[in-house]
Amino acid sequence: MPDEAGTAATPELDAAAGHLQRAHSILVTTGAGMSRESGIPTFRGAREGLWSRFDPTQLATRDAFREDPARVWGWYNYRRGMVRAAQPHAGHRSLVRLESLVPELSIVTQNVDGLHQRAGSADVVELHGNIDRFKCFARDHPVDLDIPVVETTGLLDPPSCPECGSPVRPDVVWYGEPLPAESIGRAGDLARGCDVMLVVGTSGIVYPAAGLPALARSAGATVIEINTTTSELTARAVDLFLQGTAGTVLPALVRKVEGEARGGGPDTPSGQGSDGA
Ligand code: BJW
Repeated sequence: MPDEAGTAATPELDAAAGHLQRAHSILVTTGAGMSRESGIPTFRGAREGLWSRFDPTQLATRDAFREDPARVWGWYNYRRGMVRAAQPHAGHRSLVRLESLVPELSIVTQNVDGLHQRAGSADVVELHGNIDRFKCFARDHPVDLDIPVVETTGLLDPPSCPECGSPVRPDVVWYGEPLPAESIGRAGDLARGCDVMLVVGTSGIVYPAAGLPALARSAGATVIEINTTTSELTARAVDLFLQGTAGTVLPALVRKVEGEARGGGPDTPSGQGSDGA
């Protein structure tokens, strides 16, 4: 029977809530699907918006920036505008709520939009950097400038590094670049040490992030996936698959965990104070 958010109750949802309720340490890993209901397009979904004729996976590379910095910088300017306009949704807020219900919860995200932090999650590891931080293309000098989003729909020349004059780029991780050592190191430790891993809204195509669920599972964790469709991970690294959007399944799941934490069993309504979760 659908709950108050319209999400169908399923044995999988009950089982997932039970695993989370019993867990000491939970790791949540998120991909672009997590931000979709905040209005930020995924990488491999249907192309939409002003830049829809370009393939995002072709723009997020050093070669693309070298060949046409104004194209890549223009694309990031457009995306920074979308990120600034976006707000965390009920799924982000549910994870903040879940953090308060369990002993340990960390988030490892591939997203560069900072929405988990804006929602209030305390421990967020950014694997692929942050779209609102900058460095120079030639030598990775940190560039601590307040770079405005420009009202343009197209190409845009990047500013120059104050230290060496090379073009400024976003401090994100492009294909072929190493992930920040501290972030991927911590993500590995968290994956090896968690009891339950929740994998939300990723296609599971991009490594090393895509290797984390299998790592957690081989160390004994239960891996629960939330996605609108099965991913590369579902068959080989996932114990429980919950089909649906992050913005509907996460709140329903956390309401169930909350019901169980209050000793009322999986179907007890969560009552007040769940902040949309
Ligand atoms: C919903 C939903 C809703 C929709 N609710 N769900 C091992 C094997 C093979 C290849 C490699 C390997 N190891 C490394 C590689 C190479 C490469 C790689 O993985 N290539 C593959 C494509 C084959 N990896 C790298 O190059 C990485 N670097 C590296 O390994 O360096 C090694 C090195 C060491 C020493 C020296 C030098 C190098 C770097 C990867 C960087 C990825 N960067 C990007 C751009 C970030 C910046 C930016 O944002 O612009 O990261 S690419 C892009 O893909 C972005 C994403 O974070 C990443 C993952 O995408 P994600 O999140 O999974 O999104 P989608 O769109 O693919 O999926 C969305 C999902 O959501 C779908 O499943 C939907 O169904 C679902 N969904 N709505 C819930 N409402």
